[in-house]
Order: sequence, then structure tokens, then C-alpha cells
Amino acid sequence: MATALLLTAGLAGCANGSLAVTGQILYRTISDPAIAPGDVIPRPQGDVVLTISGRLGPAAGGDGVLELDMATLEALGLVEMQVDDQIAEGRTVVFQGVLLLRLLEAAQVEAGARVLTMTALNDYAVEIPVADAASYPVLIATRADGERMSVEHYGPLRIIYPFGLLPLSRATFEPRSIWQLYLIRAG
Ligand SMILES: Nc1nc2c(c(=O)[nH]1)N[C@H]1C(S)=C(S)[C@@H](COP(=O)(O)O)O[C@H]1N2
Ligand SMILES: [Mo]
Repeated sequence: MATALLLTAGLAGCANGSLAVTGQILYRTISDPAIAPGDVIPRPQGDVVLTISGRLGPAAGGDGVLELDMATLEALGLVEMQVDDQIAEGRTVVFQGVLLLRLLEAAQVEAGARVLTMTALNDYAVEIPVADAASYPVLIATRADGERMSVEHYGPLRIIYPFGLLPLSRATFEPRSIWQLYLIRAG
């Protein structure tokens, strides 16, 4: 049976929902989830910004494909994280978005799923281990410095790893930092 996964591995949250490593706050909670794991995900009313397919549970409505508009994605709970964005902006940026882990939980990605194949609007694609979502605060960013991101400017969705907050190998994690993300396949 398709049950929700991983959790707890690395994300030992503080009482206030943020994640701390040796006392350092990695991110701040902006809004609590309005959609919890196990809830049926509402069908999109607005433009679909993200599609997730593959090894999903019944939250995907049986056909194994979940389409999210921006409001539904953000209803999974927003957090804010200040990141050293050398890859794109070349400076520190405050990103807002949804923890990848929350999406995987809401979509009920199966415990046996190992890899998330992520595809961008420019056809760039990369494989991200499912385990990353529990090991690091990986964001699906929906805003940079408070603003929506246009397609021309890495948007509307960007995967953000906590560069500058945790010692991440750039060779490994920069290629996983996909912008213009629109499609995730769990396999
Ligand atoms: N949508 C999209 N995201 C992407 C890429 C891309 O080509 N398209 N390149 C990836 C790679 S391989 C790296 S190392 C980093 C930085 O890419 P850059 O050095 O080409 O700016 O972004 C990643 N995210
Ligand atoms: Mo790269």
C-alpha cells in the first residue's frame, strides 16, 4: 500500500517549526499547512504550475498524476530561508516556498520511491534522491525576496538547497538546483 514516507530522518524540527543545526536557525515558518498528509488535494482552479506523477498514493486521485496551481502548492505551508544564491543571482536571497518534504508527504510518495526526476520548462532535467527531502530543508521556492519569479527569471518555481547554511558540495547540489521546475516524477 502506498503510504507516506521518510520524514524524521534529518529534519529534526524545533518547536516553532524551524530547523536548527547547532543552534543556527535554517528556516522560518510563514504559514502552517492548510492541506495535511492524507487530505485529498483539490483540483487546480488556476494555472497548473507543478505536476507530480509516478509512485504516488490515493491523494493523487487514482490516476497517479497530481496537478497543482500556485495557491494549492502554497497551501502545503510556506517557509522562508536565506540562501547564498551564487548559482543564479550571485548574492544572498531570501526565498519563500514549500518544503519538498511537505509535497512528497501530501502526494503520498511511496516509501519505495528512491528518485525524483525533475524537469524544467527549458527541458533541463535532473534526478534528485528522495532522501534529500528528509536530509536537508530543500525548498520549492515560489518567491525570491518577496517577489514572484517570472519564467525569464528562473521561475515560477525553483528548487533551493540551503547553500551558505549547510556545507553542501557544489558539484553535487548545484546541478540539483533546478529552476523553471514544472514536473516531478517519483520513481
Ligand atoms: N532550469 C534549469 N535549471 C538548472 C540548469 C539549467 O540549465 N536549467 N543548470 C543546472 C546546473 S548543471 C547547475 S551547475 C546550476 C548552475 O547552472 P549554471 O552554471 O548554468 O548557471 O543550475 C542548475 N539548474
Ligand atoms: Mo552544472
